[in-house]
Amino acid sequence: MSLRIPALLALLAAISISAKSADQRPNIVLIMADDLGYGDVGCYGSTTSRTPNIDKLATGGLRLTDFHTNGPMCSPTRAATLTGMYQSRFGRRFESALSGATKEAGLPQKALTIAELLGKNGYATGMFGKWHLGYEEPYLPTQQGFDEFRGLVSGDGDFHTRVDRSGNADWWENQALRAEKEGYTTDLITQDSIDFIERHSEEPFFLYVPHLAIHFPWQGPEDPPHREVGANYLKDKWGIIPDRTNVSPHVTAMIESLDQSVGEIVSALQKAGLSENTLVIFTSDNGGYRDYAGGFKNISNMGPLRGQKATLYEGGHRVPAIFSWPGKIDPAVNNELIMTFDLFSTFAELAGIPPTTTKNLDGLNLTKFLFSGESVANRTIYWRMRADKAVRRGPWKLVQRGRQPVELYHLEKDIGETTNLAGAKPDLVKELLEGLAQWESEVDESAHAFEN
Ligand SMILES: [Ca+2]
Repeated sequence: MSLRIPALLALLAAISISAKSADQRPNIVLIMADDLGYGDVGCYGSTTSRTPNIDKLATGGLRLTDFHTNGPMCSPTRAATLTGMYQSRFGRRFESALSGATKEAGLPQKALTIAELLGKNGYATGMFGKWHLGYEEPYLPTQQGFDEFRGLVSGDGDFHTRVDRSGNADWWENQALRAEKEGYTTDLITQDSIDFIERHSEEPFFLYVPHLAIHFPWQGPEDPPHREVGANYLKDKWGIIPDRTNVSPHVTAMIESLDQSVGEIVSALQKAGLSENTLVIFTSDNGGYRDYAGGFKNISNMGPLRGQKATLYEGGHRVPAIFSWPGKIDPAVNNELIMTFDLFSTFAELAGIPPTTTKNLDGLNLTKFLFSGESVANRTIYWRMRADKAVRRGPWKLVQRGRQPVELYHLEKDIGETTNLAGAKPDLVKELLEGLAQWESEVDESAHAFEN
């Protein structure tokens, strides 16, 4: 008997050491395209772009048809995704794109990002791609929780020369400029992502891949470079487009290159033996452009949706979203209302972080929806960009564009937002507007806490 207890203790100690040395918590890979419209990939109806890798991810995973970005532009969605909160809580400047003219601005350091939270809880964190939440210190990705960063900090860069629209070199390695880098931006982001996966295959990691594609400059891999350091491209920021009325060939080349990137990242996970312990998400940061100032046409495809990037119609914020985890997420197509700010609490739960940490966030934890098929709780969602506002509750969508008359649509019957039912549903309009006013008052109040 006296011999058995030490033997048992030794066994328990061995188990404890083995559990410590092999952290089995899942890896998380978030691939976020830029300005990719709802109908820009094959599995969402595109007939112009060939996207076999993204389509395969969808076939083997969960494809969402009612997934929305929290903003209709880059910076707002990125702020909400990384914090799990409405971007309006950081002030109105986060409701549209941050500009290089206000370099002192950035996601407040007081904000807790998912990279900081996962990093503190033992995850390796890497980000490769576009930041757009601050242009300089102390607002760089490595100062917001990412162990490693390679990419650009501004809203757009030439895909061959990596020069931003103000004529500045914009390619970074952590907190240092690395302007001499050669290659096509989409490929560089892919290579750095694969390298990160290979180096961290023995520990849980969070890999954030915010691709620059398909944001302008509209340049496929074979298109020429456009920008040089020192020139201002604010009035000439789109790339070299011989036929402005048909931007599609350039964008198609960008989408197909993006698809190849997704294929290579998934393949790197397979080679590292990580597929069955990794959640991979593919989505976009906002809708695409159909048309753009200067006569640019036939750019992106929003399928049946009205509006485009920078509007609060569905084309501005309903985007492709695929959740893949072989053996854990059943293949399906699902129409639950899901938001980008739900990712924060979901990732925290996967990392075993107590729910008390995320209970006051705006986003929901999706794990029961993803893994047990439970419905997401009913809720009301709000958007605001400058003077435009929108509210979503169930099938109903209210849109208020500045001082124009309020609009109300039934999305299940009218996904194209063609028939305004505001006149027929005055009580519902009143209720949604009251909710909106209350939400605005609440987020504006909480924004004071983040003022620098
Ligand atoms: Ca964008």
